[in-house]
Amino acid sequence: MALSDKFLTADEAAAMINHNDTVGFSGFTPAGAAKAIPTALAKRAKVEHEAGRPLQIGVVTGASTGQSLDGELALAEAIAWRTPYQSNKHLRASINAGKTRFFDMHLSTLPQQVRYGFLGKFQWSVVEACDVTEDGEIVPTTSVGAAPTFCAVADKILIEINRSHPAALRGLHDIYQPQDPPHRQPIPLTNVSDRIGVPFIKVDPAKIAGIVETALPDEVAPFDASDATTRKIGENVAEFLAGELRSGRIPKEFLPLQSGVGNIANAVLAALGSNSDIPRFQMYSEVIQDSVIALIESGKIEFVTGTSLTVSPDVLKKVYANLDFYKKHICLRPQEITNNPEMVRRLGIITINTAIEIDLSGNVNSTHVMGSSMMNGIGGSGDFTRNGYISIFTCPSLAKGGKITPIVPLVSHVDHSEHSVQVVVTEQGVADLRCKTPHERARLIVDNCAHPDFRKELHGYFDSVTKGQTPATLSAAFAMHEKFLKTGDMHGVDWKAAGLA
Ligand code: 0RQ
Repeated sequence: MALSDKFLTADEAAAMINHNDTVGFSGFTPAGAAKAIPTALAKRAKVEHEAGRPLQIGVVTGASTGQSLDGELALAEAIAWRTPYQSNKHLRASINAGKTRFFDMHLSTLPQQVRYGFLGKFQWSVVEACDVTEDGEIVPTTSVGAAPTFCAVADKILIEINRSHPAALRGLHDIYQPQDPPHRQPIPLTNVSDRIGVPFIKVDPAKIAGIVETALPDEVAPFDASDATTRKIGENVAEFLAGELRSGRIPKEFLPLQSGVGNIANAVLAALGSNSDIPRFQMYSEVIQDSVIALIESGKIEFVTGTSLTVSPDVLKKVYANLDFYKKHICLRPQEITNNPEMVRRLGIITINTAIEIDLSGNVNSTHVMGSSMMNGIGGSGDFTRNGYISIFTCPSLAKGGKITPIVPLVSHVDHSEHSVQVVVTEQGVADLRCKTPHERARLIVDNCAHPDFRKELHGYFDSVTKGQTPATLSAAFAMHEKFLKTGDMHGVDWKAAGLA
């Protein structure tokens, strides 16, 4: 059947998806996420639920998405289970209320685990595209994520052709999928800017069950303006890296950077951009944010590889107005390639991610509040941290209006262990943990990175403990968390009552 005979409304497309189906949606952050079909499905789920009929699906994406996907489906109670990452407040509430089953995965491993069959059968892949050809070449929009894998494994494909993105995006993407063991070969990529695949997702056209036309913009929220704290964190990271360059521990050509998402990441990039000791550099990251586009324009960033172009609407307009220029500086790849440990280790990527909590040994919690509530998920932070040339974690030295210290005796949940975390940076300073024992780490982290309001208290936890490899006292390790849960403030722990001599 010709593609022109496959056009449907979003409601007609959503009607094809059944209760208990597993759907792989395109999207990595709100960039390139399917929008019209999930929203129509959410509307249908509400009608079905009112009629007493079940309609819930498994939702798999590249990473987080936008309101039209995670938000609407969560509000309609239409998500039975979800992986690998989310950041939507309605979905987060549903997960933490125990209504949606969520499992948190390293983003690099999702596509291969889908192919291995670990997530079961996929009935549908729903992908946003700027173009599709009769012979089954699908050109994605602002992200690649895991869409190539979903298209490969799913029984049927629904396409959202989004007319707000130009078909001239063809050439921005580089789609390459590794073979599966025991036949896997090295990924043939040795430079950030190498192209190793094809500029489209190739599918069997017979699998395309419908095409829905939209012009819905990506739902990328604007960044907060940087404040004194995020600016100082950014400056501390930039100065640390400039020092590493001067010492020769980072080669003089510099190395590619990975930077997480959010306001701190944006401020870090801005600080690197304005630091004259940092040479022109490349990025090998997952998310390309506004600050990266500004640094491409100023000439500070030479080339960036990412899996999503997560920029605010005005910045996207600017990129599209000068697309030929940006195509020479940007490549979007599958998350399986951007986040691949093989690539991170080979390219020598300097990794910069954000923590919720960091403990005195350097263990990092990126995902849970007070040990039990899911925030977003581990995302790509583990893919990069574990394999980086230097792994850096940042966070502000205070959270929740000063009632919480993110520097804690023991993290309430571990995502990155002390073996993977090398440098901790807050607005207070830098703790370089390389070649330090746990006792030395505790002192460095507290003295250089904790907020002065909490330093004495934190010293109270470990100063009297001199024996053992690690200054841990099990009965007191969570006393600060418990204090917060009881009183809403971590200050004022009675260490004696908590079991310390
Ligand atoms: O909550 O919004 O209710 O006030 O956590 O914290 O300071 O706004 O920072 O948006 O950069 O998020 C680690 C969650 C940081 C993020 C995390 C509360 C704080 C606020 C958010 P409110 P901020 P950010 C590549 C890399 C994992 C994935 C990753 C993340 C909220 O960076 O999800 O790294 N990382 N991906 O108030 C209680 C504490 C807290 C705390 C912060 N100690 N206790 N609440 N908060 N510290 C990207 C991808 O993989 C896509």
